[in-house]
Amino acid sequence: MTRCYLLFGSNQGDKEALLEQACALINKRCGLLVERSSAYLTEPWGFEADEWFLNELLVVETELEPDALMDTLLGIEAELGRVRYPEVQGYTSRTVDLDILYYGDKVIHTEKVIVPHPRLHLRKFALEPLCEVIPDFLHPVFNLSQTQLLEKL
Ligand code: PH2
Ligand code: MG
Ligand code: MG
Repeated sequence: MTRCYLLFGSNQGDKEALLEQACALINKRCGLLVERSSAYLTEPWGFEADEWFLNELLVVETELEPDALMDTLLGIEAELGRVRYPEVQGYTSRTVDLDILYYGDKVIHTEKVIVPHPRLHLRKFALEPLCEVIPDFLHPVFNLSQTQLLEKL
């Protein structure tokens, strides 16, 4: 059983309803949803969009291996109406994005999954909820706590 930290992000559609639907599906298919951060309304980072994001950190106890967890999350995204545009460069607005920030304290590189998430230390919208829930958890690559990562940003 591994404790995973997932980040929900949505800037399209009924974000609050999508968050609740995503939580229900994660709880059913990935494992017990043991904790949630507050919801954060955040400015789009890395691209231009009119709609701000709803971001929330979700803590899940899972038996799924990282690749299976990622496949399950991608399935939930698709089911909740996420459309991907492979021809578009960069980020686009989305109904649901579910990213694996940490998979326990494991460092994993497969074709599907990189954890810790390679950009989490650059993103206030990820570090703020992490600081709320696990301020002292050490990033297994940088060996810095979430609080220290946020201070550095
Ligand atoms: N996700 C992105 C790109 N930009 N900005 C905010 N505020 N929140 C996000 O979740 C987000 C983003 C890529 O997944
Ligand atoms: Mg993302
Ligand atoms: Mg994603």
